[in-house]
Amino acid sequence: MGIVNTTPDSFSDGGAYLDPQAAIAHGCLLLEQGADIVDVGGESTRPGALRVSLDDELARVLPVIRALAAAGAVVSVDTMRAPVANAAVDAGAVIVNDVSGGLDDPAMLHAVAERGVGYIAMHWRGQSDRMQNLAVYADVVAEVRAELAARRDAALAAGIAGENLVLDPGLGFAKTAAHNWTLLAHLDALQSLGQPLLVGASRKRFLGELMTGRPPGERDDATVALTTLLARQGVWAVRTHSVRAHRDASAVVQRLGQEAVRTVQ
Ligand code: PMM
Repeated sequence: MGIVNTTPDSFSDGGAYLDPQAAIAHGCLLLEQGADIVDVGGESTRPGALRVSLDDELARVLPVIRALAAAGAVVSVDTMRAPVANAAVDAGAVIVNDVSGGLDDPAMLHAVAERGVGYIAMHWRGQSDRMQNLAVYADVVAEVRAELAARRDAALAAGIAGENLVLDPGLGFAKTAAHNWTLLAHLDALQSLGQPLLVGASRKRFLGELMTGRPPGERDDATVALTTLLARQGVWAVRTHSVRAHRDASAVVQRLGQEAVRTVQ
């Protein structure tokens, strides 16, 4: 899943694709690089970010979704708001990527169920301006698992089909670097919830910390290393700012996996 942030303030690419034409061109580039899905978002969720208005969010994402869907892309919309999800589906989006897992907008789960589109429910504990204060866990794996299980159950109860539902550990959302690493080391506990997993590690701060202060634009190699390991574990998708190297990494993992099966037979 390639990322197109039509925001002025996202942590890695904020401001680069605020102009719709630049965002559309970037989405097309990600498609050329082999993205299966292009994720279009109009609201930054970086730690400390403030909410954007509904009108601004709609104005940012809709022209980009319309153009990329018309170009043949499988488009997801990164939003917490049901009206944005609905308008995005009208514009051609087929997946709703909700970082709040349905907790921000009480109308979201029913809206998604009614439209019959895909839904990504991410683990989330509160808005970005206060999420770092919510990064308190006695057992991060058990608590994230239980809270994601509750979102899964709420989504299914609202009528979202099991085959349309993807879960996401929400790296960096109410989580410290240590929490992110612990979750990555125990993803099998989240896979046991029975839904496909999406992981969004791309260029995030915990990778910068590992490489002692490396800025976001220089964290892609570390992100690809993680993609390789995640592909081996069979995650459904990774959400990344660049695509080609991740595509290549997953092709290598897939080819080796086929070989392992063939030589055992
Ligand atoms: N991370 C960000 C935004 N949206 N969606 C999902 N499903 N998972 C994530 O980890 C996630 C997300 C923040 O990163 P960005 O500013 O690079 O978009």
